[in-house]
Amino acid sequence: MVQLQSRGVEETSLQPRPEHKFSFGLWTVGNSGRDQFGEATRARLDPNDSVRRLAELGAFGISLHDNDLVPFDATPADRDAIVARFRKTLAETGMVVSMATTNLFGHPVFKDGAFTSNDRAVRRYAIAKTMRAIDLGAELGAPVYDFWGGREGVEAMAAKPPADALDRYREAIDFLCGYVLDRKYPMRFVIEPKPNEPRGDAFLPTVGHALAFIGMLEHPEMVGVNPETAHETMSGLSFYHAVAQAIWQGKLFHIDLNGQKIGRYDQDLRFGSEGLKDAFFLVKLLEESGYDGPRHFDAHAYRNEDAEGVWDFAAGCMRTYLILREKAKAFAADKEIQAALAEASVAELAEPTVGSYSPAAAAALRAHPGDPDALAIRGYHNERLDQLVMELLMGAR
Ligand code: GLT
Ligand code: MN
Ligand code: MN
Repeated sequence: MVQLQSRGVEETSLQPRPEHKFSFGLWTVGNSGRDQFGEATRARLDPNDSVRRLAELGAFGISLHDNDLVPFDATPADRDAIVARFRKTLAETGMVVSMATTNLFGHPVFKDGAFTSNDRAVRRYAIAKTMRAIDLGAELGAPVYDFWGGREGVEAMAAKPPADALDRYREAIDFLCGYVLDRKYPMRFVIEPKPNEPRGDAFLPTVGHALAFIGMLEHPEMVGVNPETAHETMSGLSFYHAVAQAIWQGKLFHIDLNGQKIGRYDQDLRFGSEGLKDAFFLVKLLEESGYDGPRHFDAHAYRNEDAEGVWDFAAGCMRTYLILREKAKAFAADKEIQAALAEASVAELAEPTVGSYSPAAAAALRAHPGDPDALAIRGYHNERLDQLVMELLMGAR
């Protein structure tokens, strides 16, 4: 903090405020620490208390699964009472529901998948549950509805022909788009890819797969992606590049930010706590691209934290984002970095190469294609550029 201030960064610019659009899943701060090997280490949180605490910390919104708020077996009367109380808390705090989704993975009925279960009756049940959950999301004002595959996947390859599974996945999303249009809900869908876990292999494993899938839908304009740091990193892919392509295709409707080491299970760590350089370029991209959706943290506190540690975790996610945002501004203002960008010909990549095709342009290019040996002489000075980035991040400039 002292170092940042000595470099002209005001502490107030690191204070989360609603206009920063920080949001958290109810399941993230509500994570009880239960894992594959051990029981819960923290008590369950009341969603209303989570909303209040997050509002105090400067967040603007929350996201939820239907069953994060309304228990799976709640009666209609219970449901209405829970929702009314929650709406009151939202109104009192000024918090919004920035995204909603369906739990299609917890109950044993979904053990073979939801939209892609081999059992047609399970698939019909999953779509019905999702319509009810979409109603809940609409009632709470959620503009974005998330589809994380959860149990949509397989271990025994012989058990699920992938093309049939993709047909059923598409059928479900098309049907649900129809439902939203019919109900006139102001809501868009996002697909959240993940390569594996809990299934051995998941359908729609990466951002690239999801973007291609969206092109096959009946209402592609209604559907975007919700990339998650941990999920893309599990695949060994660059999250930064995945998000950049989603923006390039006009498909970044939402984002799940967290931290992840490559090659591990889905760690969902505090944002920026792993892969700091990637996190920096990601924040720079989000801030400079005009993305105006939520900065949504889908992460949870370490299992060895107590109830108070959860709020250290939540504050840390937002503070790291804001520090990296300040670093992005410093990057743009740094004369040496700007000179290094010029030496690397960065701006030249934004210039068209040949323009549109015409026979005359093709003939001119063939007549003067350039001398490869002469073109091969130059260096691109990337070492110096990257070192400057590292020094900026390490606080040495
Ligand atoms: C689950 C998953 C997340 C998804 C959530 C939405 S639930 O915790 O690991 O990545 O975003 O269903
Ligand atoms: Mn997620
Ligand atoms: Mn995750």
